Amino acid sequence: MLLLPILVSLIAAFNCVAGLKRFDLNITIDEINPDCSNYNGKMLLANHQLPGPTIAVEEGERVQITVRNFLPPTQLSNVTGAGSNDVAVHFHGIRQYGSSHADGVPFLTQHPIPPGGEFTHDFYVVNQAGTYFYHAHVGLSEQTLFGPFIIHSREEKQLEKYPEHIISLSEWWHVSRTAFEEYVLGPEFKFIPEAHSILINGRTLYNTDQPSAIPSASSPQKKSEDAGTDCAGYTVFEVDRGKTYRLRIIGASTFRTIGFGIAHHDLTIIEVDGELVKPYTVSFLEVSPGQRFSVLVHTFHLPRDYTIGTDRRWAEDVSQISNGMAILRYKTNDNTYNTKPVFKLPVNRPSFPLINSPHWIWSNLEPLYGTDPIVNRLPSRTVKLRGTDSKTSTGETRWFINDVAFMEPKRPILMDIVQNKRRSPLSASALANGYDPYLGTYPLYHYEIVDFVLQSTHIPGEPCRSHPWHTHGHSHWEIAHGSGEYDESKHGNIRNIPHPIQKDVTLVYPNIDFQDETLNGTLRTGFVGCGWSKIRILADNPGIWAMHCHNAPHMLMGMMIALEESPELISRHLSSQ
Ligand SMILES: *[C@@H]1O[C@H](CO)[C@@H](O)[C@H](O)[C@H]1NC(C)=O
Ligand SMILES: *[C@@H]1O[C@H](CO)[C@@H](O)[C@H](O)[C@H]1NC(C)=O
Ligand SMILES: *[C@@H]1O[C@H](CO)[C@@H](O)[C@H](O)[C@H]1NC(C)=O
Ligand SMILES: [Cu+2]
Repeated sequence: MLLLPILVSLIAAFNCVAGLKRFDLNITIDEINPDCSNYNGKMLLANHQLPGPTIAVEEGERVQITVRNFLPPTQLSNVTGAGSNDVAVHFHGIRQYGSSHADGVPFLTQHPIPPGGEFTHDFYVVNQAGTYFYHAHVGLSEQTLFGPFIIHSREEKQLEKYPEHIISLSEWWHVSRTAFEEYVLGPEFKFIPEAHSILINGRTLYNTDQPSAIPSASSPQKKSEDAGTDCAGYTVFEVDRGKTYRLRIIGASTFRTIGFGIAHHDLTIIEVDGELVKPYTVSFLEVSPGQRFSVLVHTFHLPRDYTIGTDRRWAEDVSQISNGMAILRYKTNDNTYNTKPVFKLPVNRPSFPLINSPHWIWSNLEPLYGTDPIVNRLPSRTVKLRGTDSKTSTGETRWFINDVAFMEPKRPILMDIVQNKRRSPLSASALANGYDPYLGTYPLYHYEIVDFVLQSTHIPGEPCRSHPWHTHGHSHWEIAHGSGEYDESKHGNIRNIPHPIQKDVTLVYPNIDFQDETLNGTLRTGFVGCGWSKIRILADNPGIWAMHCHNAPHMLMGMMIALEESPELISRHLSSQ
């Protein structure tokens, strides 16, 4: 009797017609306590799950995903932009060739979905495979609204001999989403608070040793580890001894770059952001918000539990220690051992280097099938995007890209293009720093090669922040990086990444050039460059594409631009969406 409704909802959730896969993402606000603390948070979830359900498709398939907003009407916040119950879901790293309308970015590609509304994303998955994810793109709701998106392909078939686990890393604050958004967008903002917990597949145990969240907010008391019967304990990943596993690691954090390691086990990287790379073995991963890795892990040790651990990387003035833990468990024949929730970890922990070193092992990675010759071509243009943070006249902190903090347009840009309500972008030669001030976008012209220099800055004496930049509609090649301030005449020809790989997130590392910091022996007072990366995009995908820092509070504070790519080639025959 009970089976029928379960079957019906399973069929509804994963309805498959030949070559077409359908999925539902029903968005609700649920009360959850993923780290077994005394804090219950009301957060957005997809299909009541944290992480949301895994979407798995074959390369070449058509995908229809219906997102339904079951949230109550928004109660207006006194801080503009905070606390909205609108929903939008973005499919991160999915190129959306010819389907910009399915990209899920409010006011760029669609109206946000209001409470009670729904939107069906309809697109083909072409020319890519590997590990992706989906996440919300409104306010900070992506903290808990995310889930894996896996694309299988013929090219990847050889890897299917490996059994696999999907591991999503995320953060959990003991703070309501609305209060967090108000704090970030309002005049009280000082710095982004540390998460109380780092979660592995939506779970861990809270640890009072963590730094407190929003300054002045009191931290809740730790619950005794085995007190709560509803506490699921640490996530356990079961493996058989003597095999090779593929672990797909998804960086679903919204603030920190997270170190990831497994005690006594090396990780062999084989995929980054959907690109297969030559096997490269590391003892730990640096996973920035939005990044994904596949690693191979060999299970040749003694059969017992091994700690999967995390730490905070590039966290200046903050403890690196993280309570985000899980278990890698070699299976035994003891069933009770295998089913009891786990509250205690093995003594041995993975170790992480205490010193951060910029660019980690990025320059050592190499595409499995050779480097794309495009990385050796001359760019059509180079556009420098310089990020600065300062207070507005009303006291709110905003991030500016070349002096503009991103503001959502009133109507979706794509809709205006399709309805012929928007003028064409200026010609490339008329743009200053690549920007069209009337349209509020960065135009791209069909098939040009554009290099973007992502320039971080700080005020000397203050921290230099890391920024994980993400490109929608495109993967990019990081072709160079450096310290201090990029200067085209001095650094334009630098190519210090031997075999650039295609990825969709590039972390711009804090990389201070100490000679730049002072003038006549005293600290300079204005913004000084503190690290840059140069990424290359081929404009082969007409559409409206967000390009932004994947640190969600930074993005919310304005660290985003919109690429307006070949609008004359965008189909005028899109459905009423
Ligand atoms: C999502 O909601 C719709 C409408 O209520 C329902 O028909 C469908 O079964 C739900 N899907 C899931 C996966 O819960
Ligand atoms: C908004 O309201 C909250 C609670 O009602 C209050 O704590 C906060 O100071 C207010 N913020 C502004 C900018 O008025
Ligand atoms: C720095 O020193 C030089 C030479 O000593 C002087 O000409 C210049 O004005 C000084 N600059 C500042 C900002 O003090
Ligand atoms: Cu940022």
